[in-house]
Amino acid sequence: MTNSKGPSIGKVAAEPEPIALDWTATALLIIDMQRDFMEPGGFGETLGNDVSQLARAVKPIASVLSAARETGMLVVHTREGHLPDLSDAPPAKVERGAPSLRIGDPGPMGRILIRGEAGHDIIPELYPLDSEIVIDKPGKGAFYATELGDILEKYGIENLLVCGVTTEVCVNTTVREANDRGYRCVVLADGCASYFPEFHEMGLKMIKAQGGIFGWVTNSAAVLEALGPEVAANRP
Ligand code: TIU
Repeated sequence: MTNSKGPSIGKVAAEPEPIALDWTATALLIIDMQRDFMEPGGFGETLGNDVSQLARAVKPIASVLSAARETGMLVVHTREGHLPDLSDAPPAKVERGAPSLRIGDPGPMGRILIRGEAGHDIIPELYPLDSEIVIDKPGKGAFYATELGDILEKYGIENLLVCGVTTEVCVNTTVREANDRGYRCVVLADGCASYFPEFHEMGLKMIKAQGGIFGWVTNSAAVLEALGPEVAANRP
């Protein structure tokens, strides 16, 4: 980082090739680490998924989040969800499939995928600080119908360290949106997870194939290493 402790450029080991990042132009983007996806009784489980598959991403994200906070990196959290009157929820999304509870129905953590409900909130282990940015998004991508693009521009961000859930749905959609907008996306393999391990693997492969068609794939240890020995030594 650019501060008294070290340089502003860090070289991150990644695939298809290492990438040099100017930390002052880099943000940590944590996608949808919400109780609705991570815990029983939420949206993810109503769709028929085994939510325990996602737990593996929490510790790697926590370690990078802690390092980002230590170095002053911009941190952005996102949450997928809808207004209580469902006015921002397309019928095509609400009516889709045969979930045990639909978006807006009352569940054990409040109404499913509705802003302000307990299930919509971010899990305690990764809870945002008051100083961090939280983007509420109605879609799978974090740029669609949100202020994310304006915020990143305001902070001079060119590079995104991306993690969260699920790899092939909201992470991939957001990376594709960001790539088209000119951001370098560096995705943390161990900081992402899917209900389907094979989709996780393929989701990452799709990003880094063809010379990094959508971005780069790295892991939490490589990011901590690139941020410098002081940060790596303090990892939780
Ligand atoms: N179902 C699924 O895998 N994901 C979502 O619905 N949203 C996100 O990925 N956040």
